[in-house]
Amino acid sequence: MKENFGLYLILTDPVAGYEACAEAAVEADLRYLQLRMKNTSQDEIIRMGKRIKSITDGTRTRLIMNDSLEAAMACDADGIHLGQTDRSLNEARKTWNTPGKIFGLSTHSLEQALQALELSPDYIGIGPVFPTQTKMDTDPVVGSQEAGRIAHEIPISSVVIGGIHPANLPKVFQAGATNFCVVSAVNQSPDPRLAIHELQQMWKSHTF
Ligand code: TZP
Ligand code: MG
Repeated sequence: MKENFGLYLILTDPVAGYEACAEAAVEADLRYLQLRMKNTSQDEIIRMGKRIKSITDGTRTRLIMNDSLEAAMACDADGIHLGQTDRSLNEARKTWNTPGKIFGLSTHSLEQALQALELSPDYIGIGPVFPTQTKMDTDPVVGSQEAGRIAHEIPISSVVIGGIHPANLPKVFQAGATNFCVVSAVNQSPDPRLAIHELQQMWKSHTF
């Protein structure tokens, strides 16, 4: 089934702090919250993951850990998001053999998205949609038209990602995508509640 939930929030160095952002995500009833800490020790990632998990526990907000399966398992997160160059999804599923865990995979083209289907991820990421300052080693920009087309064509849930802000979000919706990830649009805001609200209101007015 293809989910339609709007904002999937990724946390990387939020100016308002990780916990404040996680609380704001729960308050906004977001379905996905990803912890993506870079240049941080595994111990610190696990510590923060556990703190955020205690905020999301008992809510509809699911905590996804970026990249590290060990961290995801140690925090008893709800899932893991893997990139094309991380360990294979099949191997991750074998290692983390707990029912109900969510496995997401990044893709950067229609071809990769179609290939990803063979691995049966729970959802795929598609991007970068627009140029982004957040991730330096990105694949070439996919563009909103193509990203929307991929999201529309594939039969599983997806999120488009990369350079998305309130000003260009309508383009993403017009192209056929419904779910989107952001980092800077929320993490760089001193008021994450407001930033989340603005983005999620745009999705709601587009969808309902
Ligand atoms: N993967 C592809 S683009 C990107 C990631 C993690 C960064 C997205 O960040 P922003 O600030 O929303 O452009
Ligand atoms: Mg990764």
